[in-house]
Amino acid sequence: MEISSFTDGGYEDGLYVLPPLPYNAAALEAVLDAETVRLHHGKHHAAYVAGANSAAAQLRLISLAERDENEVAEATQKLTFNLSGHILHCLYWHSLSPVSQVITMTDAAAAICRQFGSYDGFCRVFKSAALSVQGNGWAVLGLDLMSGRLVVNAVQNHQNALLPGLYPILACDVWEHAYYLRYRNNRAAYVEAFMRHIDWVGVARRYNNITLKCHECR
Ligand code: MN3
Repeated sequence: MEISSFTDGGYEDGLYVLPPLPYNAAALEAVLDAETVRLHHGKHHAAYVAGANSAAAQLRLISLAERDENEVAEATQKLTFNLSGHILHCLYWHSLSPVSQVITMTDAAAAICRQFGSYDGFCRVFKSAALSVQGNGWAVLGLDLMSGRLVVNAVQNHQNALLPGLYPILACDVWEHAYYLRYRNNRAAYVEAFMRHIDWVGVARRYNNITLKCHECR
C-alpha cells in the first residue's frame, strides 16, 4: 500500500531538498499574494533546507572525530530548528488549498468534533493558538500517538512547545514572513483567511494514513 506523505520529496539521496510547491505561486491569491508565496518557499523554506543539511553534515563530521565534540550542542540545536522548519513548511504548503473548502464528514472531521465538541470549537482553539504565539511560531493540529487524540499545539519558532511524537496533519505558519506583505501586522485577518482555505481533503488523507498505523486510534 502506498502511503503518500506531506514530506514526500523533502529528502532524496541523503540530503534534505526543497520540494516544489503543490500549486502555482499565484494560485493562493485569495489568501496569499504570489510574491509572499514565492519568497516564503524560495527563500525562507529553502534556507531551512540548507540549514538542516549543514547541521547534519556538521554532526557527521563530529561523529567521525573530524570536528570537535564541543560543537554537538550547537549542531543539534541547529538541526532541530532547521529540520523542524523544513518539515512544518512542507506541511504548510499542503495545508492550504487554492480554492475555499468547507469541512466534509470524514474520519478526520469526526475526530475533530469528538475532540473539540464541534468544528466551531476546533476553530476557536486553533485560531486562539495561532494568535497566542508571541513572536515567531505555528499553530499545529496533530495526532498524539499515545492517546490517539487530536491535539492543538502553539509552537514557538519551529521546534519549541511541540509535543514529542505528535504527528502533525495541519499547520499554520504565523511568522511575520508568512503574511506581512498583504496583512501587515493583522495576523488575525491572515489566520481567518487561512481557515477558509484549509485543504480538508489533505487533512483527511493525512489523518487516515496515520490512524492506519496507530493502535489507539481505532
Ligand atoms: Mn515560514
